[in-house]
Amino acid sequence: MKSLGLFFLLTSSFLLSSALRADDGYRLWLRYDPIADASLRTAYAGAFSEIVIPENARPPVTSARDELVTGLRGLLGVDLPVVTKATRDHALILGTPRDPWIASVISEADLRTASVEGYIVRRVAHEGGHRTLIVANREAGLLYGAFALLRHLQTHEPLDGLNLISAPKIQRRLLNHWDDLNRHVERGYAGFSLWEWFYLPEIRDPRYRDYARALASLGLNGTVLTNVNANAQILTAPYLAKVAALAQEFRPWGVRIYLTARFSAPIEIGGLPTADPLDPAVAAWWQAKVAEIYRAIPDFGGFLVKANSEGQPGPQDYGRTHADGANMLADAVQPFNGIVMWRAFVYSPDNNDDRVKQAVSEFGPLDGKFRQNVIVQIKNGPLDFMPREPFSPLFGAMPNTRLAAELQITQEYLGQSIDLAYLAPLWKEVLDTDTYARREPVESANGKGTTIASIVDGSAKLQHPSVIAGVANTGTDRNWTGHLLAQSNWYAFGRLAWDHQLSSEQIADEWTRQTFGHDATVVATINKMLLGSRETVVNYSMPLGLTHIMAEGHHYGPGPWVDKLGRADWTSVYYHRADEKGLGFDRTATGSNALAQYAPEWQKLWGDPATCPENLLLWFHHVSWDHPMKSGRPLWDELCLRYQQGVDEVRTLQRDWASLQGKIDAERFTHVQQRLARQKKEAVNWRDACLLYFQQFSKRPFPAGVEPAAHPLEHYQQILRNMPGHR
Ligand code: BDP
Repeated sequence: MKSLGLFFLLTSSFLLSSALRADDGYRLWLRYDPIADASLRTAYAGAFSEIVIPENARPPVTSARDELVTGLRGLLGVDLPVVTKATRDHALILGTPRDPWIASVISEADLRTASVEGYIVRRVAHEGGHRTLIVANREAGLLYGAFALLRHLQTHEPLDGLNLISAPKIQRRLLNHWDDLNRHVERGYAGFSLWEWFYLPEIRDPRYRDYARALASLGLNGTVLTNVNANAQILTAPYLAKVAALAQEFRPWGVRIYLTARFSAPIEIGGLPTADPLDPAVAAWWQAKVAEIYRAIPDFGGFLVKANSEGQPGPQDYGRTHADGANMLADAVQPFNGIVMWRAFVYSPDNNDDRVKQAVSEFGPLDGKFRQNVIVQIKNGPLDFMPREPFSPLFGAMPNTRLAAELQITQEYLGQSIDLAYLAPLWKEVLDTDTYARREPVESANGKGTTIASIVDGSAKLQHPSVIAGVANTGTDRNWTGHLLAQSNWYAFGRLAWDHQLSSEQIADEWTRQTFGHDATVVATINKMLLGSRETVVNYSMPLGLTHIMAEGHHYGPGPWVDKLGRADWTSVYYHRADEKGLGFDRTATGSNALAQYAPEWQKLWGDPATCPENLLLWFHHVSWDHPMKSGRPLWDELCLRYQQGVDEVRTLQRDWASLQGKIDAERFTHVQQRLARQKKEAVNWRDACLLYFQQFSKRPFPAGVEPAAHPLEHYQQILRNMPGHR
C-alpha cells in the first residue's frame, strides 16, 4: 500500500512538474507535450497503429509524415511505424483519390468540397475495426490534414465520429515581413529579422524549418520576405541565391516565397536611366530579371509593391498611373503564373484632401484597368491599422478589380510587444462587414451581403487569384513574437486566412488549449483575457472613434499634442480636431465628406451623430463637449470614463493573470506578468496624457469615478519625448 502511495505521489508530481516545466515559448502551438489525462491518452494511443503513406512519397507528404510521427510520439508516447501498405487495424492512412481504395470510401462530393488544397480527416469502420484517413486531392492537402488531426488531438476532441472536411476560402494566404536587408524589422518588436542574409545560402538556421512548419500548421502558403519600403539589392544575383536557399527550406512545407519589388530597381541595379513603366527597355529589364528569379526559384510567387507612397518610387514619377506600373510587372511575371500585389496605401504629398479619402480618389478611377494577375492590396481601414477604423471604402469602389486585404499582425499602434491585444475580433469586425457594394455586373439593386470577406475570397465577384496578407509579428526573440500571448495573433491570422468564418472565440480557445493546456480555469481565464483585450486597448488609447493620436515616430504611447510635422496628416491635431466647441473630425458633407465614399446604407447610419455607433462617433463627427451620449452623459464625461475603464480593465487583466500563478510554469507566468504591469503603467499614461490635454479645450472637470492625474500635462509630454524609442 505504502509503495503504491509513493508511486502515485511520484507519478503525479512528475506529471505536475512536467506540466509546469519552464517554457520559453519557442514551440508555439505545436508543443506536443504528453496528454496529461491518462485515460484520454490511452484511448487516443489505441486508435493509431501505423502510419501509411503513398509509395515514393515526396515533400510535402513526407513533411506530413514527419509531423505526425513527432506529434503522436509527443502527445501519446507511441512510436508508429511508417509503411506504404496498411497491415493492421487502426492504421492512419494518408492518401489521394488516385488510390482506388480511398476513391471507394470517400465520395466525389466530399472530394469536391476539399477542393485543391483542403482535406478530409475521417475515422471509418473497416473489417470490424477502424482506420483513420487523411485524404486530399493534392499533396499539400495531406499536410494541412495532418496538422488538422494533430490540432484535433491537442484540443482533446473526440475521435468517435471524426470527420473534418475543410478547404481554404482564400488561395494565397501570406505573411508580409517588413524586414530590411540589414535585419532591422520595420515595426517589428520581437528582435531582428529571421533571415540571416550574411550567412545564407550555405548556412541555414534550423529555425527556417520551424518557421515554415508553423506557417503550414495554419495553412499559410506563402511569405513575402522583404519590407514594402524595398531595397533593390534583394533582386541582385547574390541575394537571389540566398532567397533560393530559403525557398528550399520552406518548400517542403508548402510555403512559397514572394519579394517586394522596388520600382526604381532598373536604375539602381540595372544601370538604366529610367524606370518608366512604358519604356520598352524598362519592361525588358524586368522580364529578364523575372526570368532570372524563376530560374533560381521555380515556384516564386510574385511581387508585392509599394509605389508612390511615403516617398517610395513609382510610375507617377514618370507621369504614369498605378495601373501602368502594375501591369508592366504583371506582364513580366505572367508567363510564370506569378502575381503582382500592388498596395493601395497611398496619400499624395500634393493632395490636401482628407488623407482617408485619397486611396479611393487615386485608385477608384483605375478600376478595371489592371491585368488579371494584379491584386490591389488594401489595408483594412482607410487610414493605417488604427485600433479601430471603419473599413476601407476602397473595398467597395473597385468592382472590376481583384482586391486583397492587408491586416497588421504586428501591433504598431496597439502597444507593440508590451500590451496584450488579441486581434481576431478586430479582423472579424472588418471581414464580416457588409460593404453594400454594388456588384459588376449588377446582380441586385443593392449590394447587400457583399462583405469584405466575400470580396477578398473572390466569392462576391468570382475573381481569382484571391489573396490575404498579414504583416508579421515575428522576429528572432526566442518566443518568436516578443509578447508570448501575441503568438495568438499569428495563430489567429493564419486560421482566419484559411477560414474567415471561424469565430474569434473558437480560435482563442484552440490557441489557449494548445499553448497552455487544458486546466479549465487556465483556459477560461486566458480566453477571457484575450477576447476583451483589443477593446481594452481602444478604451485607454483611442476610444469613441478617436484615431492617430499616438506619439510620433515610434508610435508607442500617447501624443495628442503632436503638431507641426513634415505634413499635417502625420500630426495628431489633424485627426482629433479638439477645440473649445468639441472634438472629432467632421467627415460628413459639412466636413471632408469622406462619408460619401461609402454605400448609401453606411452614409445613412454613420452620417447622423444620433445613429452613428459611438465607437466611430469622433471618426465621422465633430461634436460638442456636451453632446449627449447613449449613457445620458455628455461627451466629455463619457470620454473620461472610457479612458478610466481602459485602465480598470488592465487592472482586471493583471488580477486574472495573477490568479493563474502556480497553474502555469514560472517562466511564462512571469513573462506575461511583467508585461501586464508595464501595460498598466502605459494605460495610465494614455489616460492622464489624453485627458489633461483635451481638458485644455473642454475646460470641464473630470467626472466622478475618474482618478486624478498624478502629474501635470508637461510631465507626460516630457516622458514620451525622452523615451528611447523602440529598437
Ligand atoms: C505605416 C508604418 C510604416 C509603413 C507603412 C506602410 O508606420 O512603417 O511603411 O505603414 O504600410 O503603418 O507602407
